[in-house]
Amino acid sequence: MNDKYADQRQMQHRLFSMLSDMFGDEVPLYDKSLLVNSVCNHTVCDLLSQIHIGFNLTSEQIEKTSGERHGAIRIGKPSEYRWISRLFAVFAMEPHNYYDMTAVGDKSQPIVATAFRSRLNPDHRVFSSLLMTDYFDPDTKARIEDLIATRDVFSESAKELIIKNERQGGLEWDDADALIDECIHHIFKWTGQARDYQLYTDLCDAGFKIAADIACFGSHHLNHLTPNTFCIDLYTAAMKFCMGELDEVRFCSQAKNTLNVLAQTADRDYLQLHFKDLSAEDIDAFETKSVTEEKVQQLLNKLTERLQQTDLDLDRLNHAGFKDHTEGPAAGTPILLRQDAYKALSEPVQFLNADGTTVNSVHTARFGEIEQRFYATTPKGRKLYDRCLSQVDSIKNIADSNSYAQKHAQFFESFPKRLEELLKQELVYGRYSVTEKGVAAKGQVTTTDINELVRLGYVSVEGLRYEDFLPVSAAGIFASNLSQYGTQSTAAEKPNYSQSMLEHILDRKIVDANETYARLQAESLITVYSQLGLDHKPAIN
Ligand code: OOG
Ligand code: NI
Repeated sequence: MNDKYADQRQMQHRLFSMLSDMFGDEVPLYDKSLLVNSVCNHTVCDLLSQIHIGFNLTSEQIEKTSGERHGAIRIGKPSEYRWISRLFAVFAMEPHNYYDMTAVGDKSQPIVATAFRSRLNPDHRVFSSLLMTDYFDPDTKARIEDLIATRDVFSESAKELIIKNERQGGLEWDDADALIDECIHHIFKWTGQARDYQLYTDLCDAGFKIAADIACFGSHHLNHLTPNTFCIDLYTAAMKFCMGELDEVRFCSQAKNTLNVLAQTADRDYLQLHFKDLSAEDIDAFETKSVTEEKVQQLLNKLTERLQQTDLDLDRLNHAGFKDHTEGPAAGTPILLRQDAYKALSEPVQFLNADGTTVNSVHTARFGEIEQRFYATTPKGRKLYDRCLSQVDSIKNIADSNSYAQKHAQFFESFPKRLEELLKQELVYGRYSVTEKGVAAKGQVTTTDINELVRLGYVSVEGLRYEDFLPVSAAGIFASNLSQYGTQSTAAEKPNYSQSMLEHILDRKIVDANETYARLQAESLITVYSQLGLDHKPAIN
C-alpha cells in the first residue's frame, strides 16, 4: 500500500474507539460496564504483579490492552450485506467463517452470518447477520422485503468513499475520517426511530423479534460492542454486585475464590495469551512468587470498596438484569472464548407509519456483552469441545450459579487445562520458535519430536488465540436477549442455506479461520526445523 494512504490498522482502531464512545454516549450502562471492567482489570494486574515480579503495566497499557472490541450488526437484504463487506474491506477486515444460525437446533434464528476481522493479529471484529426472509411464510416475507426495499443505509458519499478506496487501493486520512464519520453518524448509529408499527408488533407477537429488530429500523445499529476482560468471572461477579443482583457477602466469596484460582493459574502462558504486547523475553525475565492470602484479601477489600462507590451503583440505571450463565467452556478450560452479558435494555422508540401517524413505544435489542479469549482449537479440539458442550443444555434451568458452575465444570473434565497438555494432545494450535539454547545446539539436536524439543528448552511455544465466534454461544446470546429460546421457520419447507450462497452475496470467498491457524503453526514449525538444522530429517508423527 502507498504511503500517502491511511494505515488500515490505525483506521480500525480509530473506528472502534469512536464506535465505543458513540455507544457509551447512547447507553450509560455500557459506559459504566467499561469502568467496571477497567476496575477489575486493574485488580487482576495488581495480583499479577505480585506473582510475576517485574510485571508492571501502566494504566495506559492496561486500557490499550482492553481496547479491543467486537460488535454485532443485523442486516436486512443482500445488497446491504455486500456494502457492509466492501466497507469493512476499507479497514482490512475480511469475512471469516460461516455461521448458520438457522441450524442450531431449538436455538435457531432466521439468520446466517459471517464475522469481519483482519486475518493476522486482529484487534476488532464484527459479527454480521443477514436476515433470511424465505424462512418466513410468503405474506410475512413480502411485508419484510417491501419495507426493507425502501431504505438506504449507505449514503451516496459513503458509497463514493468505498468505491474510491477500491479504485486507489487506499484512502487518505481526510477521506478515511469522513468514512468513519459516516459509520458513527449513520451506518451503525441508533436513531430511536423506526417504521411500520403494525409489522413490528406482528413479528414480535409471532416470536420473530430478531426480524423486527432488522426490518423496522433505518440503520445497521450496533446491538452490542463487546470489550475483552482479563478475568470474566471477576467482572461478572462485579457487575452483578453493582447491579444489585449479588449481596456483599456473596460477591466477596465469589470474587475471593476467583482471585485465588487466578493466583494459582495465571502462569507464563496466561500472560502470553492475555498481554500480546509482552514478548516471551519480557515474560521470561519475571521472577515468579506465590502470593499470600492476606494480599489477596487486601486486593479484594480495595476492589469491593471501589465497586461500592456511588458512581458504580448501577441499580439506579435502566437495566434488565444480568444473564444467568456464562457461555462457552467451563471456567478453567482455556479454549475458545467465554462470554456473558447484561441483558438487553428496553429503550424508547418512535414509529413512523406509512399513513403519517406515529406511535411511541419501546424496543429491546441492545445489550452489554463481555468476553475473555483463550486458545484456538484444532478440529479435534473443537470436536471435543462440542461433545462437552452438548451436555450443557441439560442444566440450562439450574438457577443456582454454584451448582451450575459445578456441573458445567464436570462436563469439561475430560478437557486438559494446561497449554502443554493441550498442545501434546493436538487440541489447540501453537506457534513455535527456536530459543537461544536451540540456536547454540544447532546440528547436535537428535529428536524431531516438537514436544520433546520444547521440553529440552530448544524451542518455545505460545498458544494461538481464538479470534472468531461460536454459533452456540451466539445463539445463547440471541436467546437470552430476545427472551425467546429459538424460532421455527414458517415457510412451507424450511430452506437450506450454505456458505457458497453467502459468498455469492458477498461476491468473494469467506476465509476459513482454521486454515489460517493451521498455516501459522505449520510455518512456525518449518522455520524451527530449519533453524535447528533438522529440516533434512524425517519428522516424527
Ligand atoms: C449476534 C450475536 C453473536 C457473539 O458474541 O457471539 C455475537 C447478535 O446478537 O446479533 O455477537
Ligand atoms: Ni457478541
